[in-house]
Amino acid sequence: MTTPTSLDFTPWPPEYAQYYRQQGYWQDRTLFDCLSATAEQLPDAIALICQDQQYTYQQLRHKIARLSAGFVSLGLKAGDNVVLQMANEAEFYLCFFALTMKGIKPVLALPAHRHMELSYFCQHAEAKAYICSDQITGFDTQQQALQLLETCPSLRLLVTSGTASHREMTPLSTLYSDACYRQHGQATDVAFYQLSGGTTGTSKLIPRTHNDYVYSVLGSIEICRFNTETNYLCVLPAAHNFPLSSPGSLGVFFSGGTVILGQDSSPKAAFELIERHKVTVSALVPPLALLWMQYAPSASEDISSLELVQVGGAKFSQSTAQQLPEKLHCQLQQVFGMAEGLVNYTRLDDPLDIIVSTQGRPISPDDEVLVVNEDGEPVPYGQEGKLMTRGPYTIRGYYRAAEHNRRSFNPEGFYSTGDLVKLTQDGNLIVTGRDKDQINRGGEKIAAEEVENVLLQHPDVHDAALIAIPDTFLGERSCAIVVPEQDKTLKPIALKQIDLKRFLHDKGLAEYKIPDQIRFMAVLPKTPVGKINKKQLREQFSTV
Ligand code: OOB
Repeated sequence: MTTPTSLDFTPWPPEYAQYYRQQGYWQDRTLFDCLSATAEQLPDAIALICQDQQYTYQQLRHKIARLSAGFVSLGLKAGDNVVLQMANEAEFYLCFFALTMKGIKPVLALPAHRHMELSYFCQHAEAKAYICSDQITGFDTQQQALQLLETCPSLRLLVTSGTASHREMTPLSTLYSDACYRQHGQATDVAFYQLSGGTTGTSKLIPRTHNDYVYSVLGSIEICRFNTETNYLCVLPAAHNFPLSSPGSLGVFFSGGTVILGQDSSPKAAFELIERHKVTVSALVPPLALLWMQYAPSASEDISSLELVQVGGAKFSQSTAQQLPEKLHCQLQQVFGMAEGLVNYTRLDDPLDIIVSTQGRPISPDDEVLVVNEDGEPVPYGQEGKLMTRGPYTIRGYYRAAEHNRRSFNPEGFYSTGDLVKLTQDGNLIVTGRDKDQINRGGEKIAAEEVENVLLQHPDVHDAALIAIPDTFLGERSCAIVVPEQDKTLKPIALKQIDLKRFLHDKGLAEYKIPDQIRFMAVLPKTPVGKINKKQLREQFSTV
């Protein structure tokens, strides 16, 4: 038996919940309530454009209500968890709202996830269904679905947004029934799970309630001035917290603008969409911003509608940030956020030097931000320290991760972000580094331990460490340092990079986690307490 869902997340203490409500942050409105409000006010406005499909708000809302009835008729019910893995297609939003309005909680897997990640999500969440796209390039999600069915006992249902090629699969298109607008659950409930970048062996599930998420979106709308005139181009994976909620597509849906969903983030494809749909704003990770900036001077497309480009997910170098406004002829906004909650923005009316040299400040006046030293004591302004935070949309605990929660949250409920920052006198944050064992590969997060654990499963690998190497394009790339086992004559077994990479791939690890480089060593350097000395490894291999 699973424990009741209400115990599956760490609630905010009652006095905080009361305060956040009093302040008007928590409005007891669900995600679907907010979409419905727009549909009532602007029924005929265009909500979503995706390839040759287009939905008005009324059509979108109606389609969601029809799909939600279909999910229920399949036997899914409030409190159930499912895994949702979609490409950038309209069905992502349809499923997202249809599930959450019925209290069915999707784990928002990314298109890049593969068997290793997906089977973990299914098992950990005891998912009842795997709902997938058939538009993920180079990945047969239906074959994947069958594999999951074998390894995850809780799975009962496999749904595809495409045409079913196996009898176990249910096509999403057959689920649209008579519209049912009735919602299940409350705004205080968990609506869905985001995924953490992870620092340990597996990525953690982040329970987000309607109340906290809606607030983060509404607060973001105000800061970023989204309105009915906003044409937002989403080219990052739609389920990621940044393009979903900062203010992202939800910000558009809650303010009456139009989401243009792109499948190809490369500058040419994106610029064509910008020109065709008069896109006003888009969200990018730094390497993508760089590509757009490189392409722009020679572009034949007209991108003059672009007013704002948001850059976040990884550190955007100041020198590149400086050039963005003139290269793309629009304003820059830096966004420093995390799926666990806290999101910081530079403000649209900040002076340019603040916009290019800081990662902004929190959404809410009640986002509590602490910058502390090793002993947990606050450091003075301008000094580097560890960022901890607590607030109306920052979780108080990961899903079913009691031990990890004890390390990630202090007794007062502050979340240890693992980021090293400086706080300026005017309240802006500058990200200076990281004290979590993670690689940020151009916005894609890789938990070193997860990759090391899979490497260690190879019979000829004795020890392994994954480190970040500076990279001019990605910011960081990953490098695995591997100690081979010895043969009978005590010589290290000759291992090939390509074979190890294939091994990781065959284990079902997402492609972006496969090390960019693999180097070999006879023994890994250790710290005085016997831990792998990654600092030394980084110094040694960064120059190679
Ligand atoms: C966003 O969310 P996640 O959960 O994929 O990653 C969070 C981590 C942060 O803890 C930080 O280490 C890094 O990504 N990060 C940045 C950054 N934005 C995120 N590091 C330096 N500069 C930045 N601007 O990545 C995310 C969620 C919502 C909005 C934007 C990004």
